[in-house]
Amino acid sequence: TKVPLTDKDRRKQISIRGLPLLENVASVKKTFNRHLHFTIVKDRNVATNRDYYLSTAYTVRDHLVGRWIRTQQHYYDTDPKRVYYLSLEYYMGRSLSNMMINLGIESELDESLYELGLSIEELEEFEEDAGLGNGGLGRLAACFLDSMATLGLAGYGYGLRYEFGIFQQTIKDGFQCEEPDDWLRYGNPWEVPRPEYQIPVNLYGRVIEQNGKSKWVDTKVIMAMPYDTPVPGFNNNVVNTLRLWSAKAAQKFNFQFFNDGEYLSAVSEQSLAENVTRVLYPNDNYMQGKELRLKQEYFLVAATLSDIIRRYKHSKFGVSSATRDDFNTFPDKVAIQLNDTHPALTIAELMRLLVDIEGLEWDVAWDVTRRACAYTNHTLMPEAVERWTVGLLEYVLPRHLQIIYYINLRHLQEVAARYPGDDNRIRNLSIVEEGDEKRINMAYLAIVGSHVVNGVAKIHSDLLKTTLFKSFYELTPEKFQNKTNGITPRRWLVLSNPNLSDAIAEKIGEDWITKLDDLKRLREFVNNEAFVRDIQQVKQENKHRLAEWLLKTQHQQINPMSLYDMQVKRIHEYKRQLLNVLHIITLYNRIKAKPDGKYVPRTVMIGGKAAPGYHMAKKIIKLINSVGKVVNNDPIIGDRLKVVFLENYRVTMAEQIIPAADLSEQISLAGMEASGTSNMKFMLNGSMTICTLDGANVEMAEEVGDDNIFIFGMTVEDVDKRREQGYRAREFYEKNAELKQAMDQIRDGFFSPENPELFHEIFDSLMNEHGDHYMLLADYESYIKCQERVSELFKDPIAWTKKCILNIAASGKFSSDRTIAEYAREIWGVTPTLHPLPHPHEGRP
Ligand code: T68
Repeated sequence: TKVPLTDKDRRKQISIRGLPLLENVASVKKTFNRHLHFTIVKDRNVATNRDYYLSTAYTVRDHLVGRWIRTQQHYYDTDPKRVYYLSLEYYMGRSLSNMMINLGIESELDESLYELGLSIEELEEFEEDAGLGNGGLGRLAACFLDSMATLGLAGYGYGLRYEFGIFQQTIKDGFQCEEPDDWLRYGNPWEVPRPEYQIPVNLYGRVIEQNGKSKWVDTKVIMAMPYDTPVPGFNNNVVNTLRLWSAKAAQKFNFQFFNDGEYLSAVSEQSLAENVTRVLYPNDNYMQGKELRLKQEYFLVAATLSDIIRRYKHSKFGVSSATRDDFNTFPDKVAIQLNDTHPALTIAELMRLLVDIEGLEWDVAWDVTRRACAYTNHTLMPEAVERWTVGLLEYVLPRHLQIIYYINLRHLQEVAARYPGDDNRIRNLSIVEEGDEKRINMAYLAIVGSHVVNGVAKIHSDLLKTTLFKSFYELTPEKFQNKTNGITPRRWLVLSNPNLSDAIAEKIGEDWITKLDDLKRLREFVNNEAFVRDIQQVKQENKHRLAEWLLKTQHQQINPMSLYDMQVKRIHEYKRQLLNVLHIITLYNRIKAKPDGKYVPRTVMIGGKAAPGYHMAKKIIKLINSVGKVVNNDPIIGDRLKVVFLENYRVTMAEQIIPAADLSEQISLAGMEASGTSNMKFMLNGSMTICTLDGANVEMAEEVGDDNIFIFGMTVEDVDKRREQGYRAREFYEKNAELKQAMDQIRDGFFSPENPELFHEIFDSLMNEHGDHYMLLADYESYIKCQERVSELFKDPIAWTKKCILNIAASGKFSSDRTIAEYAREIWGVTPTLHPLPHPHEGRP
């Protein structure tokens, strides 16, 4: 007798993870056991789940290496133009599932482990996040690597192998505490050290003139040791490389200490050198100006350029001599993309290598440098712009300072020739900024030394032209481009939301995984009742799972029928988490004032890390937790309103929570958020968005239509006008009784009875005419009204779900495949393709 298939079983049959082949399952089990025995050196009596995770990881890695080697061999043979992505941050998260999905071996692994009595979901938990990033900028770099490999580009990520990534956040008594992120403690199965390719990096010293040439001498040397991580494309046999540098002491360069018998001090010097890659700086959208950070930036740039030039010279097609030494063709073979100004020393270092070391004429070297380099800007915030003092640069990188001065001299000569006598313009365009202390503006250096400069969303790229880089835009308008950010659908849908992926695949197949615009075809089904029910059910399951997980990990009980309202991103005043808090307090006061009223139940979840030195951001976390404590423990409120602070928000948590969201909060003051990328992840996973017209939200609205997104607040133009007229917070406060009540409660210690003064600073920062740069109170009323519309729609689950489907269908533009294809064609001069490389076992001679 045949039992009818349940929905879940039916879905399993059309699952995009495919059907495992028996012989593959047998071979996977064999490899797994071999690794447990020979690599981990344990038997099943003493092996722990972590050992099983590691054996699984090595088993998956085995599937990669053939493709990895073959891909690199292919690049060597065909000598394509290489694309080098330089970034101080790669926020990779976990790798196991991502590797399995891109290799198409997920179901084999699943089945094999099941037969061995293990579960993939459980083992996965043993992998630490590779948290080598702060937020959006670092995660963007990770999504770009995935897309470069998927589009068949000869792409390389270059970065630093921090021993400690972004700190682990714990909440104690409502306050953020930071713990070091010792992510390498149990080893990292994905990385391959390459000690034979170590590169010496120089620091400090002085410059002398010798035979009319500049020489950088008496330097301290630190070795850069590369660690390679494979980056597989989706289902195309391409495996690119992420190369991360680790600082190592240069024994042989400091040998005199040993001869003096100063053995111990020689060894302690070593650990000092190795401090360079010890820890990721935990600031986002903020520049600190520390010497160690400058050394990190130069260390990445110097080691990477040395590697790039070595690969260029030793290319197979360097036919005329043993090595290719004609640098005129360098920009035809090399594209260097600077992820913000953090690696902007590239401009000066490449000039140094070409002029001082390779002996090129300045003008030739300058042309080569500019044609090879391009720069991406990620923020308009003035406090994030890197402006190094001349004193520090002179101390750490004396030759580079000279080169920067000379670049500036030549640049300003050109400016002066074009705008004779316009001293003001010349000052505005100078890379060297005068003031109490002279500084080098790294953004200006990057612009002058690049052939393209891009912003990360339309509105942001437009604002760059009229504000931060106005003078440079007027000088060279043709340099300025836009490349709207994107996210990889592999991690942010296939991996994180398998049930939604399957529901989509059932209707439109699987092509959307690499052609996300295909999601448009879902519009056809928006009135298909069964499909709407399916999508609704997937969301409800995801919400239940999140409720169980929160109960288990944070001991918080939430109502799975409530509206899940999420804001997850770094805590920053410009992102306006406080506006969200004001809404929570308003809802609370409304229920308290009318306990018998009808309310749409909400669970507001806020997550994110505050930079350890950012006092106000830490206060905001404490306020969220204090408000939560009052709200969550009020019996009159019940489960109509809950506040959850999501502790230690990171890539892995994003994967777990975003699929369960009903509402995505993107509420920065218009003009402040360059793009945002979590906005795209929520949209792709079928949430509604409440947002200002900022960053990529503008383009999301364009794609989905204004009726299917909740827009509120001032536009950039409104903000400008407000600023001109003078922003008086107190007027908004006096005018709106609910706002006044909420603000007074913050000021008077309603949420901090044990310390009534605790939140005075927050009150003051919002009320201060000059202080609140982010004009929270000006957007309060429109935000609250917009939230009422959200709740109203949520009462009609079918109408709500239809709009969610339209959002999924309209999210195709926000694939990082689209973004990377644009970079490829419009900046790098290479051609993306979905055409696979041959399978590693095919086509051998
Ligand atoms: C973010 N920037 C933007 N910076 O804020 C965000 N800063 O709008 C955008 O979507 C994203 O970049 C990708 O383009 C950052 O995340 C940093 O993390 C950072 C790190 C060090 C120094 C300064």
